[in-house]
Amino acid sequence: MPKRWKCLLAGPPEAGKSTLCAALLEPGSERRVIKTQSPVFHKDLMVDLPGEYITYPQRRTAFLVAAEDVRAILYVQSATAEPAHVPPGLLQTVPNLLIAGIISKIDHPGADIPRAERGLARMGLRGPFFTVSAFRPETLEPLRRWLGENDLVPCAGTGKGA
Ligand SMILES: Nc1nc2c(ncn2[C@@H]2O[C@H](COP(=O)(O)OP(=O)(O)O)[C@@H](O)[C@H]2O)c(=O)[nH]1
Ligand SMILES: [Mg+2]
Repeated sequence: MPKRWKCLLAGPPEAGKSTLCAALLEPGSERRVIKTQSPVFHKDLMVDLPGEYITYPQRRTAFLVAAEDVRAILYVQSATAEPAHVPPGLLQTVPNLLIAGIISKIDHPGADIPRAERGLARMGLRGPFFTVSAFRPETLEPLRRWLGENDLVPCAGTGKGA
């Protein structure tokens, strides 16, 4: 069965998921994102989940249901926040998913990238890891390349049409 969606954006509230999603899918647009109250579906490309699907244990089943129908998870951890406590192995529960760890907000003066890397490692993630700022388009290029190589997001930068 082909999966319906390409990528799931997951991670704690305020990690920068929705801002990253807008930066990837609508480069150059200054659109401000609002709080994600329920899953937001962007064509067949990305599903942007509320952070509570990860941080509230009672809502993790909803995360797993969403993860069944995607090919990849982009797990976003802000470099400015203490990493969320996520059970090791939660993201790996669904078989055959690509999982990338995204460390966001690296432009911020309080960014602590090693702390975010430790948080991702505690969850059992082994990479690839990408360090990004949604406000600095050039930092998104390695992630865009990886998405393109894995046929995950045909959008600006990958040379493929949407
Ligand atoms: N400095 C900085 N702030 C960011 C970045 N990405 C998002 N933010 C801010 O972090 C806050 C939460 O972003 P949002 O995308 O709503 O997070 P979400 O809850 O994970 O969807 C907002 O105030 C954003 O403007 C970034 O790359 N750098
Ligand atoms: Mg959001």
